[in-house]
Amino acid sequence: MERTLAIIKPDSVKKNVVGKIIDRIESEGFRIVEMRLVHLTADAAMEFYAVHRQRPFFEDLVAFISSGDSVVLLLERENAIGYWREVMGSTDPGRAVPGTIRRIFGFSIERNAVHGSDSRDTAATEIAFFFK
Ligand code: 3AN
Repeated sequence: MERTLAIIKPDSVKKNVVGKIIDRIESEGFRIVEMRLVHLTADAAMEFYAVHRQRPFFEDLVAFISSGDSVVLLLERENAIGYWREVMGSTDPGRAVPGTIRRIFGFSIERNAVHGSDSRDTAATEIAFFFK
């Protein structure tokens, strides 16, 4: 069993599709270990996305993720990290495989509905960030 961090981002919360995304999470065989509604401050968002601080989109990313409520989830499943990334689809919803969450609910490369950890190290850091 492996654990990963998932975030249902502010665009999804504003669109009232949290339930649909959680339904998908459960039907894909994930166990929800912990879950919380959060409104990240800009400071917390900067810390969370620190690996991207040199990227040109960093400021926009921080502004967006702190623009409203998100739902953070600690998920457990066999191959949770890789499998959740498959279910999410690629970063750009326009390029994501049909049927993936980002393809269905994402709007743009920034407003792309959900987040998932990209490695075991990242998962450990991201889980500790939200669930001490
Ligand atoms: P992923 O979330 O698919 O692992 P990353 O880690 O490359 O993608 O990027 C983190 C977040 O930064 C993405 N979810 C997206 O919201 C944003 N992002 C990535 N690339 C861009 C870009 N070129 N322009 C705007 N935002 C981006």
